[in-house]
Order: sequence, then structure tokens, then C-alpha cells
Amino acid sequence: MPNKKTTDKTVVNSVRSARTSKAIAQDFAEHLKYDADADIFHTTQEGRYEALANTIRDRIVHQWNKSRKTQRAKNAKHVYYLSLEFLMGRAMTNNINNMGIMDQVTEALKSLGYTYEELADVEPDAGLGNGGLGRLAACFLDSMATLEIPSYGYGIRYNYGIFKQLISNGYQFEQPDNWLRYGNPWEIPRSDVAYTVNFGGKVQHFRENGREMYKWVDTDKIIGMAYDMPIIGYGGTTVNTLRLWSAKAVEDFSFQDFNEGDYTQAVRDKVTAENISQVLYPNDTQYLGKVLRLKQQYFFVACSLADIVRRFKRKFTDWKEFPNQAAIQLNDTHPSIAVAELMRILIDEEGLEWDEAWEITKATLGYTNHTLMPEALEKWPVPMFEELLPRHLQIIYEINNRFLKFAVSFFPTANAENLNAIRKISIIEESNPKNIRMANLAIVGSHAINGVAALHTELLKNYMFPEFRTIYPEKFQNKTNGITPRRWLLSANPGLSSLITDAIGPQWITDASQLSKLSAFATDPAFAEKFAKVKYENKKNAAHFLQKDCSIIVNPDSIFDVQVKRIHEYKRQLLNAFNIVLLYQKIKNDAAFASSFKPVTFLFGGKSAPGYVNAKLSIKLINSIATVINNDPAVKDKLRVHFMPNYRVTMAESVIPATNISEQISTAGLEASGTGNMKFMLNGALTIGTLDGANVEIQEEVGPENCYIFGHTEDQIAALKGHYSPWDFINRDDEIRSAVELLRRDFFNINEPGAFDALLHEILDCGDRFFIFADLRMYADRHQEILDLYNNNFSDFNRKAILNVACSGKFSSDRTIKEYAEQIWGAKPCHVTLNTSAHSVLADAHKHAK
Ligand code: 26W
Repeated sequence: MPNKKTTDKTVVNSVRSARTSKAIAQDFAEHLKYDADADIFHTTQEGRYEALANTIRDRIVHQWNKSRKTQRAKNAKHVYYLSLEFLMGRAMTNNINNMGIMDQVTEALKSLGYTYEELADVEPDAGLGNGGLGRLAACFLDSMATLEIPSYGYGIRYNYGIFKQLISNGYQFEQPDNWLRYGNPWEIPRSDVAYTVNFGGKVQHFRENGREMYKWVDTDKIIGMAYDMPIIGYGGTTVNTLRLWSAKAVEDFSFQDFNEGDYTQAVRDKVTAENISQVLYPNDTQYLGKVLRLKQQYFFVACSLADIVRRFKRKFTDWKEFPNQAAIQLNDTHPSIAVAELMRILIDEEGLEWDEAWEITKATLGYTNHTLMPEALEKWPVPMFEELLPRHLQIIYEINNRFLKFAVSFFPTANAENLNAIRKISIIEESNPKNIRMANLAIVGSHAINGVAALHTELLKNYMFPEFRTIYPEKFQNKTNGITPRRWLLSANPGLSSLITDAIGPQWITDASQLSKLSAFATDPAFAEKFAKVKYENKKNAAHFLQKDCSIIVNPDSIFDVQVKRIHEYKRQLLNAFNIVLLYQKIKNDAAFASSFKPVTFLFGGKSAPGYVNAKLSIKLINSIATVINNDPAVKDKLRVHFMPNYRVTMAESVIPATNISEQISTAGLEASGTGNMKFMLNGALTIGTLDGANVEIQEEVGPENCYIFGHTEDQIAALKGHYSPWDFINRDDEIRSAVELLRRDFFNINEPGAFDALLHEILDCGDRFFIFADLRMYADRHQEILDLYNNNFSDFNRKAILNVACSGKFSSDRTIKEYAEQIWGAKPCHVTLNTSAHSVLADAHKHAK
């Protein structure tokens, strides 16, 4: 044993764990020198970022270890969040804030002549997601760790995340996002945590001890290796894990091919195998039946379930315990092959009978639906499935047979309606070729299915899956989405955070319902003034960010009106764009209106799926309108329009705190929830929006006078369907008619005549699928109301903004996660004590020495 006195001393003063600024500075300097063999006076900014990240990571490791040990020692039930997307953004600021050492870090860097911001700015976003669904997964991880719920996020370590968006001549171009180019200091490769994943092959059927047995043989094999990222709960006690799988070839290359002289073929097999984790599919809402995507899904589900089962078997032998130890949540249908894979493991590998395996599977799995768009529903052609996953196909057929036998009792009479109902709920679609409907598989194989906002859940029950609701009324639940206040207020908006903390104390950080105490300050002039000042400072900061990031110059004295989200027809960026054209015309044509008009900056941001023609054309149209308006001397001091290229988490963190007006204007009934709407509200923007998704609940919380709702409701839209023509609305409104004329006459694209013909044709002549013109007048009027309020009665606008912050508590993902934990997962917090006492790494090493 080492000398006790020395070890204790070593530890208390360990530069790798102590939280004083002095220790942090020392550790940073050592990393700078020893990790990169660098002369510390001649390092690069990248080198310094990495050294700082490693310094922070040193302070995480102990608690990470301890969390795992505590959670296992207590046999705590674990939550496993399976998601093909985790849109994490940057890690550093969040990690430092959640550990509570920002002051010390800033101080340490200052003592060495650096600023924290310049180093933080080096980190690339971890953009392993498309939009709402991926960012929700990231917010959930933060809340689960903060609430001390033992949990793992499981996903894919894509080498390329969501593409980088470039705008050239107004058009979107995509560039690969090589986010791992300089390595990732936040991940730990676990070469010892690796599983073999099988594809292809065939199924052998035999009898053993009177039992039917199936064996999946002659398969192609790929290895999935784990990379772990720490997820630090606020306060730094519980550190959970995001475990991402990377595909590795079983052999680097085939020796046989190599010996036969075909070196290229030998290497090609390795490359094909490793393709699985190369790239994130950049589609949301549009499902594409690509083999590689199905391979990704099975690959990460197989690795994750193998890992979960291994963890379980280390301590338990009775499979009945499995649902008491594991809750597995399926983030949309992307991981829904888990239903068949868990059945395969339990029956083929663990030898359980079907009925027992089925009860365990259902009790363990939960499924969250995130979209009502029919084109997003995943279906896999049976022939593709058969080739890739023959045993799973058998299992799915068996699940379906048993399910349909059970389901007919709910639709007993053999009339057309009932036959149709049975056809709809079947997991197999009787098309040619047949398809496997993954949502149906997920619903049948889970004990809970949930929508992500109250309205969405109602629509799921009544329109998407009414037959399933008849069969399983008890399975359907609502879990309104949320966002983490740590990233979206504490870290992104430090000015507002300290103002709030000064007013009501810091409890809001982990109990967002406390924000309601701010209501009392809405009419306090001193507080209101400070609140307005913070917003103004945030606008200056955002202006600075935009200038640096994409050379966009914005005026912080103008109103910031922002629509940032994926570009999609249903989200109606074009409704916003058409209203801007209305404003432009009015300023040009109406001198009185023009003279009283105060400056507004319209900001758009978001990526279009690379193959989504109309969404891409919307980007071009917004840019064309922007170019004309921003260069027209008659309006350019009043109206400014910008499309911010490459919208991402880091841009959101800068722009959202600076926003006055939040655009949430989807066609009612189509946005499942929205979470951007919540981020803006939390940062004191006023919402202009339709009664869609979580907007409904936002209005409920803040009151209709503080939330600008407009437009047709979901049932009014439904009633319009079939006999709606945009011209009914265009012809009766002179301003709208002349705006349409302007667009049709290529006013915004004189250099590219006809550029928008196809887009305009679809809207004007093919029925305006997303009801833009049905809502445009109501939208324009409501929008003007907000501008008038801002310009004529700023203190009232400001009061409403404060009330929005005060009423946003419901939209903390802590609330959402508590509901999942109690009502779906049956998971409880497991407290991990914070290590403050002396701890000896050397003593540990001796203890484990062989
Ligand atoms: C198969 C292609 C594909 C890929 C992703 C289809 C659908 C998706 C996602 C389900 C799309 C998505 O991100 N949905 C969003 O989920 C958010 C979190 O629940 C909601 O807030 C958004 O309203 C919803 O559009």
C-alpha cells in the first residue's frame, strides 16, 4: 500500500480533480504541454480548446464512475432512450455550468491571458440530428441526469452529422459536416464494449427437447463499438452516459481476396461495413426506403439491446425482473425493430416461451410518436426485410398473426368498415410488394404510446390510430414536450438568468415552476427596465455573432422577428414571406404608413432536406425577396430581411435570446408540438402562432392577451378541405392580390424570370395544400398588432414579454421527464453523493493491481 499521508495529500491537491481556479489553470497548462507535445506559448486555438476540454473532462470522470457504481449497487431501474438522433450542439459551456465551475474556469483562463469565449468558440456542434426530434432527445438527457434518473441515451456515432448549409445566389448547397476532423475530447472510446451485429443469412428450423427452435446462420457480421459521452446533471452529482455506436469491420480486409490479388475488393468490404455509421440521413418528414437506413436502425438497436441485456444478466437470472430493471423508450419508429429484436433475444437466445417473451417485451418498451405527416410514416418492403433480417421477418409475421386474431374481436361483424379497420391495423400492408408498417409494430409491441402535445395526442387517437385506440385505449398517453432551462436560459442567456436569479433566487434552474414568481415583477418599473436592457444587450450580441458567422449586419435597435426551424411547406415560411411582401408594398404605397413605420428585422434560418424541391425553392424565394427589400432605398431603413445560413444549435443559442417576435405559424393540425416555440417564450419573445402543437398550451399558460394566435383551427382546416381555393381569399383582398401579382410577374427575380413559376403554380393553381392564403389576412393583421404594440406602447410589450418568461415553467423538460418517469417508465431518482473528500487514484490502482 502507498503511504497514506502522501496519497491523501496528492489527491486533495490533484490538479485533475480540484475545482479551484489555480488547479484548473495548472491542469490546463499540463494538458496543453503534455497532450500535444507543445511549447505552451505556441499552441493553436484548437490546441487550447482541447486542453480546456480535457481539463473539464478530468473533473467529470470521477463522478461519472461513481454514478454508474451507485446506480448499479442500488439495482436502480434504468431508462434507455433509443434515438437515431441526438442534436447535442456544443458541450463545453453546458458541462461547465452544470458542474458549477464557470467562475473558476473563467478566472483560470484569465490568469493565463485567454478569454473563455474564444476557446469555447472553437468547438464544432455535435449535429447528430435534423431538428425537433433530435434536440428533444438532447434536452431529455439533460433532464434525466438533473433529476438523477439512471439513464443511457443510445444512438449512432455518425462520422458526418447534419450537412453544413451554404447559400449561394440564394440557393441552398450542402457540404459534409466532418465534425470529428480534430477528434472529440468529450467522448471516450470503449474498445471493450463491442458487439457483433448480424445481417442477411438464413434461418434454420429444428426441434430440441420437443421445442421448436430457430437459428439465424450464415450471416454477414459487423462490429458495433461504443463511444461514451458524459451527460452531467445540474449540480454535477449524477453523470449519465450517451453511448453512441460506431460500425467496424470484423476483419480489416479479407485475407482471401488479398491473397488472390484483389486488394481493392478486400478493402471495399471493410468500407461497406463501416458505411453504416458514416452519415446521418438529412430527411425529416419524408420517409425514404433506403437499405442503408434500415441497416442503421437494426445496427444500433442490436448493439443497444445486447448492451442492456448484458448489464441485466450481470446481476439477474430471472427474466421476469427485466421490466423492473429496464425501461426502453423508442424515439419515433426509427428504433421500432427493437420489438422483434427483443423477442428474438428472449426466445432464440434465452430460451423463453413466446407468451412470456411477449409480456416482457411489451412491459419494457414505450413508443413516442412525433409527427402526423403521413409521408413520414416508415414502412419497409418485405423483400428488403427478408434479405436483411429474415428471422425478424418471421417474428413480425407471428406477432401480426397473434395480434390480428386478438383484434378481430373488437371488429366482429364482417362488414366493409370492419374489414377496412383490420386492414389498417395490420402490421403488414397488403400492397405489392408488401410493407411492414413500423408504427403499427411499435404500437402493438409497447405498453405505452404517446404524443408530444395535448392536441397532437388527440389527433393521434382520433385520426391517425382510431382503431388502435379502440383496441388499446389504456396505451395512449400525452407527454407535452419540454426544453432544458439549463441550456436554453442559464447558458444561452446569462444576462436574463442573473436578472431572474436576483429577483426570485436560483431555484428556477431546477424547478422551472418557480418562474411564475416573476409575474409580480412584470409591472415593477425597475425590473422591467433591466429586462428590456438585457434584451437589447442580447440583440447586440446576436448582431455580433451574425456578423462574424455569416457577415449579416443587423440593427439592434430594430424589432427582431424570427422564424428558425427546418424548412418545410407545412411550417409555412412562405406565409411569413408573403406577409413581408405585403408590408413592403404598404410602405412603398402608403406614405402615412411608411412615415410611422419603425424598423423591423425579419430573420429566417433552417435547413431543407437536400431533395425537397419546394422547400429549397422557398429558401431561394426568401433570399430573392430579401435582396430586393434590403437594396430598396425607400424601405431599407425600415424593413430588413435575412436568411441566416447554416442554422444550428449554436446559432439558436445566440439568436433566440435576442428575439422579440417568435414565428410559430404552421398549418393547424400538422406541427406535432414544436419546441422552438418554448425556447423563445422562455427567453421573453411574444409568440405569433396558429393553434397548433404546443402553441395551444403556450396560450393556455400565458393567456390569450399575451400570445398572438391567428388563423384557421385544426377543425376549421379540416372543414375547408375538399372545397378550398386560395383564389377565394386572394380575390377578395386587394393587398394580397397585388402581392400575388408582384410575385407572378417576377418582381423579386427579374434576373431569373420564371424561377418561382413551379412553386407559385403549386400554391395558386393546385390547391395551396397548406392553406397559406386562408390564413394570410388574419396573420398580417395580427402581426401588425404586435408591431403597433411594440412601437406605441413598449412598456406593455415588455410586460407581456416578462409574463411569457413567468408562464413558461410548464415547458421545462424536467416536467416532461417526471411525467414519463412516473407514468411510462416507473423509474425513480437514484441519488449519487458528490465526491468532496480526498480520493487517491494511486490507492485505487494498487487496490486493483494484479
Ligand atoms: C423517416 C424520416 C423522418 C425523420 C425524422 C420522419 C420523421 C422524423 C421526425 C419525427 C421529425 C421530427 O423531428 N418531428 C418533430 O418532433 C419534435 C419533437 O417531438 C416536435 O416538436 C415537432 O413538432 C416535430 O415536427
